[in-house]
Amino acid sequence: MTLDSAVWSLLHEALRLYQDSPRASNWLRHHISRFDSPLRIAVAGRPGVGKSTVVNAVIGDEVAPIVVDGGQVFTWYQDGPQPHATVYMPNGPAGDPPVARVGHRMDIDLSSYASSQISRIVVDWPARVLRDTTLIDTPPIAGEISEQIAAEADALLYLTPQVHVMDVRFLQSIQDHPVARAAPVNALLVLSRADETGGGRIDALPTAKQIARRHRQDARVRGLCQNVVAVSGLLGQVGRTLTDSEYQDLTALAVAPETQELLLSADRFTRSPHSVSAGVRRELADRLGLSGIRLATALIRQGAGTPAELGKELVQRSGLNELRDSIRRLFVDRREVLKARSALLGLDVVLRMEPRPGAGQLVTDVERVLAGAHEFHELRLLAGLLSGRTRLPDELDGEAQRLIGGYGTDLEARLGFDRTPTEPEIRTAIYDALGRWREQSESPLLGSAERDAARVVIRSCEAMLTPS
Ligand SMILES: Nc1nc2c(ncn2[C@@H]2O[C@H](COP(=O)(O)OP(=O)(O)O)[C@@H](O)[C@H]2O)c(=O)[nH]1
Ligand SMILES: [Mg+2]
Repeated sequence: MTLDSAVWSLLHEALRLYQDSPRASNWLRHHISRFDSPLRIAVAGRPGVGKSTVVNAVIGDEVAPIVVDGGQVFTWYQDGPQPHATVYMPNGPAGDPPVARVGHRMDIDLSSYASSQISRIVVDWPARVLRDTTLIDTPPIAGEISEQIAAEADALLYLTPQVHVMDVRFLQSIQDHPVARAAPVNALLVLSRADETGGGRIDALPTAKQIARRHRQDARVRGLCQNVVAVSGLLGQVGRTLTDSEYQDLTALAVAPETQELLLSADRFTRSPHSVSAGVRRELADRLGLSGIRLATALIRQGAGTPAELGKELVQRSGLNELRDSIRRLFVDRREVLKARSALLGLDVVLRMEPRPGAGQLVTDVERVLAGAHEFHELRLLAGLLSGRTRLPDELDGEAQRLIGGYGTDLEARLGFDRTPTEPEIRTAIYDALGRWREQSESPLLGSAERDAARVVIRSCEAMLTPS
């Protein structure tokens, strides 16, 4: 039985068992419909770290933040044929405020609502990325918000410009649950506002990418997230939504000799005399930041000759492509196991809140799926290898991570091809790996935990031989 169908039956079995409890049935029905819906990724972090901007950059339009009377609320962005929004209050849907698309921007009128009444806003927005995922823009982290995030999201983008103790604690807290521990690794750490690294010099982004690489090797961080990427949401957002007139203004700045001098400080940039008007300069500074203007004008001088070319360069440097790639490989491609994880967490809540004699078998079955499903073995081994709790010899560690899907769960990624391999190449690669890992699983040089790890890798190889 696949993991998918095992979890599906458990949810329905629970629904039958708890049919006389309205609260448990509602909760289970909620989880059954969630199980079939797109993956939910929450974007979380302290205030001002750039969450809403990253949401925009990933979607490719300016749809966030949604501010209601000065406060932010949970906002869900999901795919839909046209822009539309529904406001939810604690007792259900409470209205459809007017929404319109203006170029790359969303206009929404929420003047008749108060943020304190709203539990969330669900926005339908046509965008490629939303076909596979629902993105949740979250208000700044406070007490119960982290619980809500852990309860509602299947996976997490956690943003912070620099990794503090608080960030590590937050990431630990969302794994602080028996089911979450049995199925770890559903977070990506994003070093945000990467264009400002080291004071926003022209090499800020490469420097930030280097810091991300260092964090990837830090045992403290590694066990808590599956990858670390440096991103400037701002440059990603601008790159994807740059207008012709902004490009013209940036070009005017790029060719004027006095610009360099002005770009030394924000104050000089907006106040000194220049052939480009002060109003236009202020708008550009709001939109790109000073470091963004430095980068954009440099790129234009180096030959970015059209708005599309400049946009593409900005996106490439922003780190957005790496972020989207990680979201795809580590979350979207792993949808089945992440969904199963959320459903089992949901089921566990019912079994704890309303324990009853007839539920014993169900408790055992949940444990059996968590302990038995190979997908969870892969996640646990991956977390063990990433955090250094499980140690394989250097030359084996990387290969094990790759074969169990740490760099992506499709066949090419697992086998380490960067092109489409032929059928015989695939089989050769799998049998080579199988031979190597069978040997390891019996190697007297390895401890028993490492030999167990080798057996998980073997299972992953065997699974590749039987395409689903
Ligand atoms: N320089 C720079 N500024 C950013 C970046 N991301 C966001 N900002 C700015 O920081 C402020 C807060 O951003 P926002 O996305 O609303 O942060 P949130 O509170 O985490 O949602 C806004 O003025 C953004 O323009 C970034 O990558 N680089
Ligand atoms: Mg925000």
